[in-house]
Amino acid sequence: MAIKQMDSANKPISSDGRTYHVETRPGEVANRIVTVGDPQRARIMAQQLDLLLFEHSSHRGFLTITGLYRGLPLSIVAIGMGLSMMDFFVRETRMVVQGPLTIVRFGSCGSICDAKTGDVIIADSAFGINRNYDYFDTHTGTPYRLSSLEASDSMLAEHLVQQMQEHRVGREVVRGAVGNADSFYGSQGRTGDDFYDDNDALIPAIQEKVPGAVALEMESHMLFHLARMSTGRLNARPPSIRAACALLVFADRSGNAFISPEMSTQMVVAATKAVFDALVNDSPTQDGLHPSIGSV
Ligand code: R1P
Ligand code: URA
Repeated sequence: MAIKQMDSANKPISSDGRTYHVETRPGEVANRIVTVGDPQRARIMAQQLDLLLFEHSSHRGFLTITGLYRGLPLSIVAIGMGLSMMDFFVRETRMVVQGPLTIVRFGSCGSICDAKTGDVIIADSAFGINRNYDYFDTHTGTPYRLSSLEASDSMLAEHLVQQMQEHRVGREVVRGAVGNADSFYGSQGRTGDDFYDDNDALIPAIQEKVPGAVALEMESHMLFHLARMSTGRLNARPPSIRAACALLVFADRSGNAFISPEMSTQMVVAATKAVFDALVNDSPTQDGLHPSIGSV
């Protein structure tokens, strides 16, 4: 898309009404959203929509696909990786969709519990794992900081568990707290010789401080936090966003195994209807798609 004139430094919106990074505008995104990291995953999932209505790739790497599933509007948004991308997605989507938003993150993770590659994890809660930059100069405190737990929407999480079991996705469905790290390497306890990360003791420290910790990934805590904070500038309204998270185990950190590309694709295909069904069975019907959006 050619970059159109932006009309405000506070909330940049292009002259044709699109947000600056995600590049969607009112009427293009449904109130029920599945967000994934990998755009390829979004395209595989989109094949199981009943009708495609809209698709847009932004110049910053966000891909939005909107369609109908069981007669209801549903969007899939691929956001890439990490906290900032989740922040862009949630805030800019909130700007363009009216009414309640229900968001399921469907991602991958590394298991730090008994779950193996091919299992499914549903996040009851998430916590942040952040590199403590000052520690690397002062050696005071700890090299990584853990936040307190942020809950997922319990009803939506329950729907995800039920649908994963009904659709027989994975060998096991495990529930617990998910650690949302600010990197894939240092802050997830991956060790190596090139950088000073002081992270050999990180995973045991997480397991000790958060007894229900089951997995590590990179976006869920930001999603749950922003959902809880979607109460308006004065914190005076009930949250307008509900969120939950289902993760496929790609890395087994204790067994040191990583999923094959073939198995990860099979699992995405198998899990898609479970995620879609959890969303359409759960959320209140408030559908604000623009009537002018035709099928693509
Ligand atoms: C790292 O490989 C990426 O995979 C996980 C992490 O959260 C991070 O984004 O999730 P996705 O598979 O959804 O991208
Ligand atoms: N995604 C992550 O963030 N970590 C893993 O170990 C696997 C997937």
